[in-house]
Amino acid sequence: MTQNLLSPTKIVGYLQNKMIDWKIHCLDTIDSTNNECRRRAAENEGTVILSEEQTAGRGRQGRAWNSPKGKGVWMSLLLKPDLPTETIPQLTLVGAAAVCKAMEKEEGYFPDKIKIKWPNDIFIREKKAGGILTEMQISAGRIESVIQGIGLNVNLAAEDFPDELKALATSFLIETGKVYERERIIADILNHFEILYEKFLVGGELGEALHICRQNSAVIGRQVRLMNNGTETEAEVLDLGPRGELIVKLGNGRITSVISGEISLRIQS
Ligand code: BT5
Repeated sequence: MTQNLLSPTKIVGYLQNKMIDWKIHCLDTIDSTNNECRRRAAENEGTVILSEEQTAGRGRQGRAWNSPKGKGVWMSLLLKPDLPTETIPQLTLVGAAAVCKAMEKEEGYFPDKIKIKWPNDIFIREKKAGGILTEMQISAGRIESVIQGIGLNVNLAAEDFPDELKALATSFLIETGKVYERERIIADILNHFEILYEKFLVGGELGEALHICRQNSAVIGRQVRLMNNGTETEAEVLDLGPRGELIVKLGNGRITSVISGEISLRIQS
């Protein structure tokens, strides 16, 4: 028996804009919503796959994503942007900005506490409450589709996390004591996403999304450790650049920028 199953009708009822023709599919179980979206990549832009649980949810570089049943938002968006491939990682920031905007107006939430740990983590009070996984399919040098997976620990309780995640992960429920209506969060993310996405498509610039990412940054002004292929470098994060790159000051005083790609980042202090 599953309770409080996601209702596509409710989600549609909360949608506000008509910029993207969102087609909402709510599944009970699936390996990964990103995989399912990929299997449906021939469909039009706007297919949204949600699942109550994922049996093989994925993070970046093959890492596992814990996706217990009925409590989270495990969602993937099918996009068909007419953009150069090298700009696609910036869509992760568009998604992260949409999540922050969506949560701003949630009652009982602390809008000043939801942070983006560059490039793809949603953080609350130094713990991970969500993550974004943007993947693309290319054919003959052109983008066929982009799939953006968004995972949010909405109503998970402490016991829903495996032991190895307990110290690192959190949920909206744990942080606020409030149970959230997942349908409203999902619709609000889509409402904000399409506005920020359309602006990015038209102007080719992150614009408003970048502003939101800066405002909600968990890393600007902080000492971090950058990890790339086994090498570690300490740096101070100064800002985000116009393409969402991280602008850092290295120990020797040199200022440089870092694009997401293979880099992992750990906050030091
Ligand atoms: C991410 O990867 O943060 C991207 C997560 C994307 C998940 C969504 S859910 C819908 C869609 N379908 C999918 O299959 N995936 C997407 P990364 O930065 O690589 O972080 C992965 C790491 O986060 C893992 O190695 C764990 O340490 C940690 N982790 C796993 N599950 C977690 C959870 N539920 N909450 C917080 N941390 C978690």
